[in-house]
Amino acid sequence: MIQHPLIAQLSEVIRQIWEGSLPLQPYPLPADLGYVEGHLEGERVRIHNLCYQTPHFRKLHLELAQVGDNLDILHCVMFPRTCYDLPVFGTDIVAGRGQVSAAIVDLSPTRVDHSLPSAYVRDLTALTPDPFQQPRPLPPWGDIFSEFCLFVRPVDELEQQRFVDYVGQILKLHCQHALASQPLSPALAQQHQSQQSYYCRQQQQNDKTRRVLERAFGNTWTERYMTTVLFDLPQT
Ligand code: BLA
Repeated sequence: MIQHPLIAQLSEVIRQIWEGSLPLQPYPLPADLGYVEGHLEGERVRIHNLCYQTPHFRKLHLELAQVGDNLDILHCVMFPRTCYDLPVFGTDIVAGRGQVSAAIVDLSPTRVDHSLPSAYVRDLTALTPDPFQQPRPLPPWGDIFSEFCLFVRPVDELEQQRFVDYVGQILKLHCQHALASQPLSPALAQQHQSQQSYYCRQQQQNDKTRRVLERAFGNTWTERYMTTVLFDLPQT
């Protein structure tokens, strides 16, 4: 199956920005989970993972998944080390039969009061994209996202391009802010750790992701994958 062009394009944008702006080190994924293929009852699922860490990020994760010959998924999360006052960057694109049904991107707060650092608020406000024709409502577990969260079904190539451009811009500004970020006090770091844990636990409740994986890999594998590869909790 050919990768949806929006997914191919965004994965290229993410890799280039990571490579061009961050001091990447390898991240040791569990040995058997870098490339995986499953085909239990439903369709075949293939997953490619790319994973790094840096001084500011405990984990940079880009995952490309293909399900049967009609679902194509890009998943990316940048988990900051909890001793920095940095949000969690996350993006997900789901495309089926040539159509993108979901495109989401956010810089999600890790402060206890759910605010973003003022420099982020300033820059994100300045970058606000032109409106999309089909915004989508967030699910109940989506209380982790910021007021800047963009969740849409892009209706045409123009909107797809607008989405990729926006993700590229906020990813660049995030890398710049991260590189300049200084460590927090242990007490504050503890708060960021518990907020990031909450982010992970909420994401683990995404039944749409879970169902796709369960059909191909079964319940036990999926539980392990969602809690160790996709959304593992930060260590204290
Ligand atoms: C939705 N995620 C979905 C959907 C599928 C997946 C099939 C439904 C598409 C739709 O409603 O149109 C599947 N996503 C996957 C799979 C993986 C994946 C299998 O990442 C990985 C292997 N999800 C994330 C991240 C965010 C995210 C990082 O992984 C956001 C930063 C969001 N995905 C997200 C949201 C929905 C979604 C909000 C819609 C959920 C809903 O409407 O109930």
